[in-house]
Amino acid sequence: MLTFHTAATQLRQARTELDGGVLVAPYECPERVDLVLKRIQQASLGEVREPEAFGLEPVLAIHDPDYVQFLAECWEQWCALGRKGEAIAWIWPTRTMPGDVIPDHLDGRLGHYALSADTSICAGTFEAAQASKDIALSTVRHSLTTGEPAFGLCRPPGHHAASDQFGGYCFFNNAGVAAQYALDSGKRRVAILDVDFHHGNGTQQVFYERDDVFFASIHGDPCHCFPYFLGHASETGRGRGDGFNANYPLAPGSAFDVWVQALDDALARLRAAECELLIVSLGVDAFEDDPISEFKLTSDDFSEMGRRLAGLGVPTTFLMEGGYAVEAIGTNVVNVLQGFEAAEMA
Ligand code: SP5
Ligand code: ZN
Repeated sequence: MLTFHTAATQLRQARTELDGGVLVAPYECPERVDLVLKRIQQASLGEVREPEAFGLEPVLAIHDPDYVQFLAECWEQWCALGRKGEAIAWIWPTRTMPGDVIPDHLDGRLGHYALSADTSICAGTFEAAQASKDIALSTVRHSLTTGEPAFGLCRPPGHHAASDQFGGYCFFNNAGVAAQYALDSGKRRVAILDVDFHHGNGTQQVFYERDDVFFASIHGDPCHCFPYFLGHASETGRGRGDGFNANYPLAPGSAFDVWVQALDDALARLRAAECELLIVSLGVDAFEDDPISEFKLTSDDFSEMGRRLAGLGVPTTFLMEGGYAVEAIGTNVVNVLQGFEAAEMA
């Protein structure tokens, strides 16, 4: 299987993440992609190709222009304020201060455009986010033009990014940008299946009132897990999008026997929706040793996940999301991709 990747994803080298009241080294670190690339070579998965530059137009097809502008200028403005650390939001519009006026001050703007405090903005963040969406776009274009599966080794990830908010290590919603690109290229309906441990709140928000993208997500129950405020089973879509959103919140501690039932149900729903392209938001943080997640999938389970995804029988684009057990991230990602290939061959 072809992989798309570029070293520009490493332009984001954040030093800090607010975790448990202290600033730690970010879980979403550059080594993640180094180790996936290493395993791709070891396992002879296939060629690794540079993406092409698509500019910001496909991003603006799902993200608000003022949000993109904010991301473009945040770091420079933060530095101009003489701040010592990285840019981290610390005040938000909330139930008691809805914040209908976007503030002028950068601290206020950070709160407006951030959905969580786990994600700092640093030098190179905007550039890496652009590289990441170019990877997603190049990958989906390959699947669209050849019908072949392909893997986009995106970094930073995308599924928490909403139309005008960043967080959960995500800035541009790579899967959303790719899905919209596929629709704009003539596809009538696209499926996004999100297997990352965390609910894909950004992807759900972008497409919640639409029937041309079916979004399904299997994730830790938001009553107990990040992002806490979205991802319940009762969220099924709105307006013409009613029936085109399917959430599978599972209890922390769930293993593959439970997880795979959700997968089979989600695949049945996607099949019934008659989607012409499958985009898999491929986080591997459902892994049993993931440091910030709470499912119990084994490396072999990821192979079986890949095999079942192939059963849908539609052109498939895999896009990297989360996965923080760095020692196993390469094995787990490549197991999904090779499981998929093995099932396609059979
Ligand atoms: C793309 C993706 O997987 N984003 C996940 C973002 C989750 N960020 C919040 C992590 C909270 C970690 N707290 C765990 C404490 C264990 N030391
Ligand atoms: Zn995740």
